[in-house]
Amino acid sequence: MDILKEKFYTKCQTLKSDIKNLLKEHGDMKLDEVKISQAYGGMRGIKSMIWETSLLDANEGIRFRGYSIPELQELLPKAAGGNEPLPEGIFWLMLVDELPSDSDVKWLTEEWRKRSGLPQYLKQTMDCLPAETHPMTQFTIGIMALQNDSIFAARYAEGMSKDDYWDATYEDTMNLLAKLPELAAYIYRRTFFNGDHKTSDSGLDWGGNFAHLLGNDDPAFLDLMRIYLTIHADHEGGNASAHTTHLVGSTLSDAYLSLGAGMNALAGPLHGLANQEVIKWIFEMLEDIGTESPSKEQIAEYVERTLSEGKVIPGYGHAVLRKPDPRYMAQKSFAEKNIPDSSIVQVVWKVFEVVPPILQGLGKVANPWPNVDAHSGALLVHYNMKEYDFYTVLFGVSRAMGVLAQLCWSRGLGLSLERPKSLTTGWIKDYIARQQNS
Ligand code: CMX
Repeated sequence: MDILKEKFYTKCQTLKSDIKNLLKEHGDMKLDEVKISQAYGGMRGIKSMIWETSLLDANEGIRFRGYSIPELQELLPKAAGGNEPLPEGIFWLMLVDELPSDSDVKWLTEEWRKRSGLPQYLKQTMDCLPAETHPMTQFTIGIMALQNDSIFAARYAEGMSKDDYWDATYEDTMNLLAKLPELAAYIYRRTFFNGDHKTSDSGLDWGGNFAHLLGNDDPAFLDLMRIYLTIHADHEGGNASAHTTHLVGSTLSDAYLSLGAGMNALAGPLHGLANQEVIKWIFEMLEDIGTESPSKEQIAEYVERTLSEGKVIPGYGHAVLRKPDPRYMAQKSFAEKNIPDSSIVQVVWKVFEVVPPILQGLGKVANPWPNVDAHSGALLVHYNMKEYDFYTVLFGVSRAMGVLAQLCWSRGLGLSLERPKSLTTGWIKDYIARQQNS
């Protein structure tokens, strides 16, 4: 058994027995009450699922195993010569609830390198797709095609014991994460560079090699990929991509089927696709105004126009957060350190000054502040990655680490098939009448 797998197994056995005792002693204790408005309102805030890898606070933002993003920027190992955390570190932390050492992440980089390499059938599958197929659609098709190699599916078909589900899921998770940067880069290069593919650099870490495979070896871009992949990795369990992965996984669909489903949720414009929508909206604004450096008044007028057309301002608002997203702030700090004079970054900062008061003025927006997607596009554009249709795939490569680490835990803990109760509006009306008459 490899070192990470062994550590995970030990931790999982301990938590499993803790949960058994906790359920025996406190299983009937109430966690929440559900209001009719929550049933209609996308189940906001209902405490009803278990997600071990991270926890979101409305004001503080995300904590991965208790650590905030600034803390992780200090504590996680970095690449030699790099300034940002290695994404291998956040996966290690989420999976085994321990900060990794330098040698731990080195081991993980090497393990993923050994498991990397795209099978020929996958490349042929991708090459059959029209080049204009949206990169997120290509990404889920690629993940689904790789399902052919699922160890969980093969072992289940042979009659695997329940006690081994976690083991097969761990293997699928490691194989998938090893291959996702190559799959994503394959999509990028075939779609936007006529299939002029790059080969992996075995001397680089997972995130650095991803930047290299995309075709940009600028050390600052390698560092951008590392921080990008670290901060997008997880956002507790209720967000659409995480919850979809969890729901589909709860049927014992393997890691490939579950992640593919989750990525389809990430591809929605109210979720991950917002990262492409933000930069598209900014480009359209700049073209409409006719300048690369619009004034705050010009931006405000364009924001009002977007709202008056019945559209949302992409990159602003959040279902849970009530403060500027620390993932936005981490990207802002990266830009302040590395590219403070970038004109596109300056526009994003001006939008940050203009949008919140306007959204506040609408009186209905729960959170007027920027979310993770408001900044990422400008950083990528600065480093010459302007193909914004691709941006959500980058988000997906990162998000896979969180949702798959949790899938390992779900299998290890034996979490149940999800099956909440749904109601009809007729049932709700009868219920209201019964309550009023009692
Ligand atoms: N621009 C304009 N209106 C907005 C808004 C925004 N950025 N954010 C919220 N609102 C509106 C909602 O559309 C809703 O209007 P109606 O009552 O007319 O339907 C009202 O404000 C209340 O919504 P809310 O409670 O503040 O927000 P929700 O929890 O319903 O939705 C979210 C959250 C993210 C979908 C929403 O803020 C939004 O659409 N933002 C823009 C898209 C975006 O950036 N998504 C990315 C989120 C991060 C991620 O998952 O990647």
